Amino acid sequence: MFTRFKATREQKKLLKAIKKNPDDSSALAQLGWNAYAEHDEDEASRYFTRAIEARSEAFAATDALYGLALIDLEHKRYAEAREMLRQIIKDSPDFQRRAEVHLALGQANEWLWRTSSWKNEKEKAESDLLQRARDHYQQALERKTEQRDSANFFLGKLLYDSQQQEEAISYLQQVSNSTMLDQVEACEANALLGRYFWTVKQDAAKGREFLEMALKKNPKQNLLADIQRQLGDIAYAQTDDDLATQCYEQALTAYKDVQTEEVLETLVNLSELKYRHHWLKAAIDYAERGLQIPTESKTIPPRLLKILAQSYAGIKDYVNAAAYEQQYFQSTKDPDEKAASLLRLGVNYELQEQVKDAVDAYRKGLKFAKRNLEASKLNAALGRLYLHDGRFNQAINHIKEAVEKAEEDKAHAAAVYRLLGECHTARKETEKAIEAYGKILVDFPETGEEPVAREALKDFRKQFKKELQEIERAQKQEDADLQVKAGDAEEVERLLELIDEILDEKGFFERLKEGLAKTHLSFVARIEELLAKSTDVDDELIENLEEALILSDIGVATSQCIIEHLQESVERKELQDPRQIKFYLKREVQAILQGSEKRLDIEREKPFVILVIGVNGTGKTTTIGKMASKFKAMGKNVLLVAGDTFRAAAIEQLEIWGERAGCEVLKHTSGADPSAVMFDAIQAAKSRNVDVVIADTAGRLHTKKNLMEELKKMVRVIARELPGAPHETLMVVDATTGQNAISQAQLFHEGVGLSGLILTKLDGTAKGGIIVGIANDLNLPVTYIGIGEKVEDLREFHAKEFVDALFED
Ligand SMILES: Nc1nc2c(ncn2[C@@H]2O[C@H](COP(=O)(O)OP(=O)(O)OP(=O)(O)O)[C@@H](O)[C@H]2O)c(=O)[nH]1
Ligand SMILES: [Mg+2]
Repeated sequence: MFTRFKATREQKKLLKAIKKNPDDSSALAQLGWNAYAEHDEDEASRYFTRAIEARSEAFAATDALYGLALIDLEHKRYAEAREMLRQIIKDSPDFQRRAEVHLALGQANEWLWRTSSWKNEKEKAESDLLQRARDHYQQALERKTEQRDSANFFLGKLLYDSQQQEEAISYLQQVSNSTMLDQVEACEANALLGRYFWTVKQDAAKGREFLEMALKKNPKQNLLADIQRQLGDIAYAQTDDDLATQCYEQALTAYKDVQTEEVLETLVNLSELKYRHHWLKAAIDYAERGLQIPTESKTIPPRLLKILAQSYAGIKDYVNAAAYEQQYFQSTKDPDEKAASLLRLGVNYELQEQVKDAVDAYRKGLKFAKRNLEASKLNAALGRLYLHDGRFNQAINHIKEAVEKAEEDKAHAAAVYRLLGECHTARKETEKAIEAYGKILVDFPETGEEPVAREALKDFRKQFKKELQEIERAQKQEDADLQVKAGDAEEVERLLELIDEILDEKGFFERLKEGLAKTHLSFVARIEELLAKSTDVDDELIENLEEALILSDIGVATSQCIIEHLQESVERKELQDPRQIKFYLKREVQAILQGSEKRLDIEREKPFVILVIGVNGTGKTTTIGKMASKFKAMGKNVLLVAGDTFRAAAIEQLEIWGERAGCEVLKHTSGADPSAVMFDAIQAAKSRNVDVVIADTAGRLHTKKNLMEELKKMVRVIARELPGAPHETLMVVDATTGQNAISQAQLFHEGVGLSGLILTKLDGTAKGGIIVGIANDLNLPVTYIGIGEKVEDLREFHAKEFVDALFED
C-alpha cells in the first residue's frame, strides 16, 4: 500500500514537472521507466522518445535510449536494439548503467546469432555475432555490478550452447546458488548443470543435486518437463523404479500434448517400467501413445512393439499380442531377437490352440537363433509339442538339442531335463529317464522342476518295488519263467539303487528337517500355538511373541530386532492377521541369515590354508575330515595337519579321517609344539603341490590365556611362512551350547580374528535358533553346518534351505 501511494505521489510530481517544463528529459525518462515497470510499453516508448528529443540532460537522454533498446529487445527487434545500445557505448562512456548495456548488447548479439540461418555448424561456431555476444557478457561481468551474476549465467548458457561445455560449466557453477539471479535464470542455470553432470559426466549424484535445485525454483512448463524427465532417467539408470515412474509421469503431465522425441523416450521408458512391475494395462497405454508419435529413431518403435506384444499376452489378449509380435518381428534386426519373438509368437498360438502355427513359428525361429539359449528354448518347445503328439522320435531329437545349450538358464535347463525324462519314459528308456530326473535334483535343485522330478523318481521306485514283489511271488510259485525273472530282478534292483542314490543326495534337506525337529518344536511350534489362540495382531500377541522368541535361543537383541520389524509391518497395515505372522517371521529370519552365508573360495590361493579352532569336543576333527572328503571329491590335493598334539589319540583320529578321504596327514609326535607342526606343514604344502591345507588344533577354552597365546603363535608362524595365510580361520561351534556359543566366539574372534564359523550338531538339539543370534550379533558368516557324524552330514550353509527346513511342518 505504502509503495503504491508513494508511486502515485511521485508520478504526480513528475507529471507536474513536465507540465511546467515539457523538455525536462529527466522527468520524461523517469515517467518512461515507470510505464515500463507497469508493462505499458507504448506509453514508455512515448516518454522515452520525448526524453531523447528534449535533450535537456545528457544522462536522461541516454537512459531513455537504453529504455527504448530494452523494449526493442523484448519485441525481438534485435538489430534495432543493437544499434541503439552500440550508440550508447560509443557516445556515452560515462553512462552509469554501462554494465546493463553490455548485458543487453550481449543478448541482442546472442539472439541474432541464435536466429540467423547458418550454412553449417562451423560457420555458426566461428560467427562474429557469437564472439561479440561473449565479449559483451564478459564486459558486463568485469564491471562487478549487480548484473554480474546474470552476465555469468548468460555467458555460461551461451558457451554451453556453442559447444564449449567445460568452460560453460565453470561459469554456471559460480551462480548455481546465487541470490542475485531471478528465479527463471537460477532455474535454468541449475537445470543446465544437472543435464551436464548427468549426460556428459555420468555423475548421477551431482546431476540429481542440480536438477533438484532447479526444481525448487518453479520451472516453467517445458523446463519442468525436461528436469523431471532427466530425474526420471537418473532414477531409471539406478533402478529406482518407483522414483523413475513418478518423475516420468510428472514430466508427461508437464509436456502436455507436445509430440517430441523427448516425450517418446519418456513414454517408452515408462511403459517398460510399468511392464516390469506388471501394470500391463498402463504399459499398453503408454506404449500405444508412444506409437502415435512420429520418430526418426530406429530403436524406439521396436521397443514399444515388444512391450505391447508382451503386455497383451500378459492380459491374455492373444490376438493383439500376436499382431504386435509380428510387427516386432519385422522391426527388429537382431536375429536372436527375431528368434525370441517367434518363440513368444509360438506360445501365443499354442494358447489359442493353433498348434500348427505354433510349430511353424518355432521352426522358423530356429533359423534365426544364434544364441544358445534361444535355440534351446525353441527346440524345447518343439520337443514338447512332438512329445504330446506322441511323435517320440522327433521329440527326442529336439529335446537333446535343447539339453546341449540349456545350461545358462537354470530354470529352463531344469524344464528341459524334465522333458527329457518324460520323453525317455515314453520311449521306455527307464534308466535314461532316471538319469534325466536325477540331473534336476543334483544340478538344479532350487527350481520348480525339483519336486516334479522327485515325484517321478518316487513313482519309479514304487513301480520297481512292486515288480520286485511280483518277481518274488513268481519265484515262490516256481514259475516257469523263473530264469528270465531272476535276470530282471537284478536289473530292477540296480535301478532301485540308482534311484535311492539320487534321492539321497537331496536327502540332506529331509535330514536337516529331521535334525531341526526339536528346534522347530521349541521355536516355530511354540509360536504356532500362540497364534492359534489369537484372533488379532495386538499388543498382547506381540508381547507373547517376543517372549517366545527370547526363550528360543536366538537371543534378546535379535528377538527385539525381529519384533520391531514385525511392529513396523503392523503399523503399515501389511500384517493384520495372526495367520500371517509365521510368514513374516520366516522372512525376517531368512533376511538375517541371508547375510551370513559364506562360500569358501579355495581356488583363490595355492596352497589355500584353513585353520580350524574351537572349544573342546565341538566337532573340529570330524568336520575337518568331512571337508577333506569334499575337497578331494572336487579333485583337490588336500593336506591335513595334526595340530592337536595335546589330547590322547587326537592324531590317530585325524589319520582315520585322512585315510577315509584319501589324503595325507602331516604329524609330529604327541606333545610336540603345535607351531612347529604348522611350520612343517606349510613347507610341505609349498613343496608338494598341495591345493588345500586344513589344520586341526586342540580344543581349548576361550578363557585359558596361555592356550590362546599358543593359538596366536600358530597363526604367526603360518603367516610368516606363507604371507596371507591362514586364508580362513574357522571356528567350530557346537549348536547345543546355546547362548554361550556367542560369548565363546566373541573371545576367539578377539584373540585370533575369525573369518567364519561352522555350526555343528544341529541335529537333535532344540537350540538351533542360536544360528540366528550368531548371525545377527556377531557379524561373522557361517560357512558350513553339521547335522550328524557322517561325511554327507556336513553341508555349505544355505540360509533359504535352513529356514525352509526350520519352518516346514
Ligand atoms: N550329532 C553330531 N555329532 C557330531 C557332529 N559333528 C561332530 N560330532 C561328534 O562330536 C564328537 C566330537 O567330535 P570331534 O571332531 O572329536 O570334536 P573336536 O572338536 O575335534 O574335539 P577335541 O579335539 O577333543 O576338541 C564326535 O563324537 C563326533 O562324531 C554333528 O554335526 N552332529
Ligand atoms: Mg579334535
